[in-house]
Amino acid sequence: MDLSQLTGHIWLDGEMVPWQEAKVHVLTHTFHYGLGVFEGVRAYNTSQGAAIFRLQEHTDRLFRSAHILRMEMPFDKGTLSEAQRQVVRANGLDEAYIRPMCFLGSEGMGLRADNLKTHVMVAAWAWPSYMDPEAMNRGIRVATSSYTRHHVNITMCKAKANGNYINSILALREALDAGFEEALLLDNEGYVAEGSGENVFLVRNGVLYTPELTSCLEGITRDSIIRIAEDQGLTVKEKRITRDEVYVADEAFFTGTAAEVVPIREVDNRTIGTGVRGPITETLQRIYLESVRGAQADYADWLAPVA
Ligand code: PPE
Repeated sequence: MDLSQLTGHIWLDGEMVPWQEAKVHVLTHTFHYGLGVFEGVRAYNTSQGAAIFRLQEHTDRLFRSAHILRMEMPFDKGTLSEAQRQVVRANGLDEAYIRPMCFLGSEGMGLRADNLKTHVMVAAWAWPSYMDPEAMNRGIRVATSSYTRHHVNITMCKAKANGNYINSILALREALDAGFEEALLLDNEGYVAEGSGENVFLVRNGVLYTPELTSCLEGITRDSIIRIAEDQGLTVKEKRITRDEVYVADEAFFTGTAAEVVPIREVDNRTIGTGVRGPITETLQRIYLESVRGAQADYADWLAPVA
């Protein structure tokens, strides 16, 4: 699928533009240097029609990312939240992946350019979980990456910045080429950080563990899973995790907007637990997938209807 050939509308700098006309010039600054910020958001079909999952939190993170990179935002949060609703509505989608991005334009070139403007786009299209549907049940095979996750003082990992994804793509391609389904990245001290586009969780003796946020993205799915787990009476500990702690976990899973909740059944050719989706993973995954579609009353405030 060539995304540029789809039809519909994309929100660009405050206007709805026909899909195939939402273009930028080749001298766009972000295209050259990767300094931009984006979000990955999902809308789900609920009994009230399409609703965006944790819209406010995604919009807040986009603004935090821009603040970290000192990108001046030309729109306020309300406008950007509304733009996300609008693209889902305008494209007649009941379920969608929404991609807001802020980029620097072609007003200047070079690292010293000081006259750059922040431009903002929001697109939405149908994008099912990129893990094969079977993987959601049986789990995936993962390899520890030879690429290190960002050092905290290099590219600022609290920002969901375009350029950070070179690291993710290098790691993911290496894992896929070696016949695995996802990469697990370690931080520069050798502790577990995250997947190429997911946070990671372990279960051991009934306790849920996830790395501290030092070198991984402050995931919104991660936050949702922590809340669901605690509401289920589980203890959740954020701590440094070693590679071999993953090998001896009873269960492990990844979380992310695009990936949702994906069980991990093997890491570096070691079986995790019994080698199938574990019972705690199954419960959290089920409650998450019910919440996003409005079937869990306790989490109804996580959904923003687009209508
Ligand atoms: N870590 C990374 C590096 C990451 O990219 C994501 C999301 C997460 C953790 C989980 O964050 P959250 O979605 O808020 O729970 N990755 C986005 C981009 C994926 C892509 O293929 O593009 C996403 O899931 O939308």
